[in-house]
Amino acid sequence: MPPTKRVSLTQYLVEQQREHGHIPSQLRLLLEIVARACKTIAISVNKGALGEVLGSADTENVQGEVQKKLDVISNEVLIEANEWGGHLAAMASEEMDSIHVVPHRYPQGEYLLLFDPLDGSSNIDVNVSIGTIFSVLRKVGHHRGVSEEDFLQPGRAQAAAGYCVYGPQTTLVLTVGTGVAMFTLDRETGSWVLTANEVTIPADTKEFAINMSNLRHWAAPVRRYIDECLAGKEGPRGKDFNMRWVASMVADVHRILTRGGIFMYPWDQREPDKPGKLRLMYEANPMAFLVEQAGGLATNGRQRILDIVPTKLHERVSVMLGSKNEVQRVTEYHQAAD
Ligand code: AHM
Ligand code: MG
Repeated sequence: MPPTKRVSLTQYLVEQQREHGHIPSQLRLLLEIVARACKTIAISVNKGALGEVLGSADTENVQGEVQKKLDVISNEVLIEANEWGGHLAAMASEEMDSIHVVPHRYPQGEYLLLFDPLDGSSNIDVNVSIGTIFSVLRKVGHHRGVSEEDFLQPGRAQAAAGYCVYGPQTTLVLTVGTGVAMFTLDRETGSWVLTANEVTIPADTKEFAINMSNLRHWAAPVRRYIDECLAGKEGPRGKDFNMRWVASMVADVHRILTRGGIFMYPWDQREPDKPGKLRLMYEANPMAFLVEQAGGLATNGRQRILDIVPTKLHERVSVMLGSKNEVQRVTEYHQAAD
């Protein structure tokens, strides 16, 4: 095939602004800075043991999870990169107890940035794909200052969302509400090159992703759905299913955006008061925005994830997302059980 003209992230953003007119310069700067920070994180990830970045940081985050060195490094990289540009009012991170307001020495912008700086922490030391997930909101209202309340907006209000997966390739996946685009990092030139546009998730799939070791703790509708998949050709679904579970949401969602599938991290009865494991604002919302923009669905079993109004920053949620017909089916099983 003859070489085609390469489109960079900058060119993509400029063209999106020209065509759709909704990437103001502050948002473009924000996305370029996040993408640059992801490059810095990718360098640390790639160094691994040689960079002394593996292992535990011997600290705990607000959710009581032991932080890895790379969780802490990635969080710092994202904060430092985003503080000075004048595009943000504040940031919130899975790894920080409370919001980080842009210091007074810098101008305050109109956007709010949320991130899971390093998703898939259990995979860091074993050299399996990990990633960064981010979500962008607008600060609504004209009040001075910024507080946690400003962040408590439903996912449908996101101005942009995306993730970067640090795998065999480093890939940035982005939506600004006009479809999903994928950029691959060209390590020789250091630039993000558009490698897939208008990404679409097939409506049907034969692949599911769930941590099967929790099977005995699931609610009946999730068990019913998985039991039927496992029954294969001879069962009610009349087809064989395949299972994948990377244990890095970024990698599992990336596979689904690439070839379809369903991903579930459901509520389970071990901790009945906890809605799920994954975080609504740092993981579920940005992934749900991407998945919907690619023609898929994302629910908590009962409700569209993007319609959930958060009540606190670190809120957790049950997640089912991916190929439309499968997510619809498992959601209907929940509704039937209700
Ligand atoms: P993390 O943000 O602390 O890395 O946790 C989130 C991760 C997801 O990426 C992944 O889907 C899930 O936790 C894996 O959980 P489990 O270890 O139960 O399989
Ligand atoms: Mg995570």
